Amino acid sequence: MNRRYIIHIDIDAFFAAVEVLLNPSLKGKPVIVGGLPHERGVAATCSYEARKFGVHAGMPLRKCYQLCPQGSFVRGNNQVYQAFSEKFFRILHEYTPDVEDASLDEAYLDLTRCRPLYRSFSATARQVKQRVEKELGLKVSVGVGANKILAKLATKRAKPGGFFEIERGREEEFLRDLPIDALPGIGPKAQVVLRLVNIQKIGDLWGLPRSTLRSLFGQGGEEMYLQSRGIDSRPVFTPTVPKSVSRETTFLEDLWDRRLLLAHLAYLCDRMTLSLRQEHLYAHIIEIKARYSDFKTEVRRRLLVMPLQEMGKIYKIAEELFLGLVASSRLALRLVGVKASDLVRARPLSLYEPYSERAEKLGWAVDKVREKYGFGSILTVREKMLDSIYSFEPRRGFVLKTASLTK
Ligand code: DCP
Ligand code: CA
Repeated sequence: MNRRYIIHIDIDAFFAAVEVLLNPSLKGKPVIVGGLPHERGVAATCSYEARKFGVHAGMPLRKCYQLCPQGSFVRGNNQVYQAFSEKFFRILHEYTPDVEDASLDEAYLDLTRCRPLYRSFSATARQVKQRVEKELGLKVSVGVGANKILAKLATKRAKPGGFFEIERGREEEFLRDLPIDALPGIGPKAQVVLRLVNIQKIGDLWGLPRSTLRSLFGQGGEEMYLQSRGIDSRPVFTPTVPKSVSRETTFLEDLWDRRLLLAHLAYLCDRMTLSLRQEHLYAHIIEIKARYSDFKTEVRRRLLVMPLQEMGKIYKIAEELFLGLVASSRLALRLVGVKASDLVRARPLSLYEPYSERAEKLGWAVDKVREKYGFGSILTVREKMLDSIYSFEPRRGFVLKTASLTK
């Protein structure tokens, strides 16, 4: 296999850095994000200034306060971090389609396939760093190597704010003196065992035969053998976005009553938007489908500039399309369906733009209740009209004719 060119990029002190950006008076100060000093809970993260006091992510807030009473404590706002994260990934996707989101503020990019686009990968990697820092206003650390593990270790070396590339052929030199706990495959227990036999650095591991590592740690030992040599064949994992999400149903008998038709449509929109939420998808196209008693099928679609996920808004569009479509027909219907397509994974939200979270929060709240009490535990009045036609199971909702729908 050809040598790959992998970039690992990670925002420094992410939540804390965002807080400083939003409130410049915090600049240069120890900032602790996650709650106020006497609240229960732990720090989500803290600025590098706070780290000097021994504060770290996961530490109880009270303890943070004991170590760093002069720190600025903020509760934080996940929606804002999410928006920054989305902008971060939008920029990265401009450089290659091969982007893996390792977490909100951490990504792997594989430039290998984009060889013809870039004269120098190294220059491109530096450019990615500059662009992100300029457009987000946050510092990032960037590491480059021939695979994911090397790139991530390079980032560790680069932190905070730096750039480090492990050049071809210099992997051994880079790895040799790193402490063994730098490798993800060496947990605390393995560290104890290895230290007993006086193995402190990654280079020390090279002396141990593969079979010895295997007999000491089983499959984990195999992993250690490879990791310590900087071998890692994992691909940069790019989750694919489905082409569309849809729900449709044939009626038990052909249906003419507009109100009942809309009740079906509402229920189908409800099921469909549940999938959109579960998959973090937003749709640029909403389409409805109607099949008449003579089997003629028609669709109507609407293109949206701002993609949608919300049940309320999507249903309104579906209703308009549907009423427009059936207005011209006197036939009864045998099927109705709704489809969301041209899907994207990022929430359509530009930074700093006032954004109401109400609808989104409502969706999540509904999901929570349904998780506990079943899909049928929350339905709109319109959907409830289906009571007169279908049997109802609190867990599954209405048992429509199309089996796939109620699963
Ligand atoms: N995070 C969290 N709880 C944790 C760890 C992290 O809520 N136990 C959040 C807050 C972090 C963000 O995730 O800002 C990213 O996590 P990182 O591990 O990348 O840590 P930071 O970005 O804060 O610091 P750095 O990467 O510079 O070490
Ligand atoms: Ca980070």
